[in-house]
Amino acid sequence: MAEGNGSNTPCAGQVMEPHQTYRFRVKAEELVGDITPSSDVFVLAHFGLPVIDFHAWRLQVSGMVNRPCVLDFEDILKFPKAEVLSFIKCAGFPADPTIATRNVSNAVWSGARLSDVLKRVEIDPRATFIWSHAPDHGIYQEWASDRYVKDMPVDRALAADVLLAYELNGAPLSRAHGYPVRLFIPGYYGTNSVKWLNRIEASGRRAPGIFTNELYNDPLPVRSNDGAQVTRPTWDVPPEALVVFPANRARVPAGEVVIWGWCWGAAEIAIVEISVDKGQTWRFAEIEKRRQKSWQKFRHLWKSVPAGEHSIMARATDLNGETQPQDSARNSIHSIVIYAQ
Ligand SMILES: Nc1nc2c(c(=O)[nH]1)N[C@H]1C(S)=C(S)[C@@H](COP(=O)(O)O)O[C@H]1N2
Ligand SMILES: [Mo]
Repeated sequence: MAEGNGSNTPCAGQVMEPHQTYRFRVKAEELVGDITPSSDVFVLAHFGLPVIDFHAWRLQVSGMVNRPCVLDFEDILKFPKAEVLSFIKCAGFPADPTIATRNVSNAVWSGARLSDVLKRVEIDPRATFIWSHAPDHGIYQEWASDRYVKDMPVDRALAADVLLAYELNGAPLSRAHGYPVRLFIPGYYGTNSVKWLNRIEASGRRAPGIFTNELYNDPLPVRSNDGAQVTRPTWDVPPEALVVFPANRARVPAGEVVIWGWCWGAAEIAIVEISVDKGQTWRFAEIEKRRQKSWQKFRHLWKSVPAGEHSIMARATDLNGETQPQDSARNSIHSIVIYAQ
């Protein structure tokens, strides 16, 4: 471990391959296993995939800390290894909170605890946010940036489940998932879990940049005293349920059908309800208890399915009583159609 303040080198020299927005997904409705195989875990990279030189890789830890340092991969391995089973959910469109994209996976992430690293550098008690930087750069839609930067409140960063992850499902991260080291914040939208992490910074304010200011801030239905729009960063994932079976547009035999799917959220899901009459009446599904930050399985036996076309809706409510909006939200209610014959 070396000492010293992190320098503020621009990342424009970082090789990107490809150097354009990179997406991969298996539709969540097709993820029938409790743990998503690494090859099926979705990928989102705004600017494309940086090519990181493993031997040159360093993590700078700087800002409002008493003992700034620079860590290499060996240093990261020396911290106790922690593991978390967790869902990861993409927020969807950075500037449009009215569309539900339902891009989600569930996997085991392991690595060093961010809190162990932050204890080592001794954060100034006046620091309120932890910033995370990565060297990927370029153009995403109409936005350009010379790096990828996100932030989170210090309290969240100090929780024991936030990882500097170097493994996914027990194997080294692939390049697409952030090799060699990424941040992983269970329960936060994926956008916050910075891949190809190269710098951690403690600060007394939110991080500047498009990914913390212009994008990923959702308007709330209130205005401040001076009339300005109040926004909330896309941090905690709100509750959501997704019907996996039957598949959308499936033909099923009339009579009995078992409906099942996944539900998730920053807080554990307490209730899932199913409606087969377009939301007029709801019945409770059975739901499994949460392990760590895993998604949870729900199940409901619909005993008397008449022949014909039916819609099926699933609605999750978490332990805090927060539930899903009918429409126009990142987590609006999922609805499918089936044909019984
Ligand atoms: N450095 C960097 N980290 C990033 C991104 C990015 O573009 N650059 N995309 C974020 C977004 S929007 C999501 S949803 C998650 C996706 O993680 P995954 O590709 O491993 O599933 O990575 C996040 N971390
Ligand atoms: Mo995302």
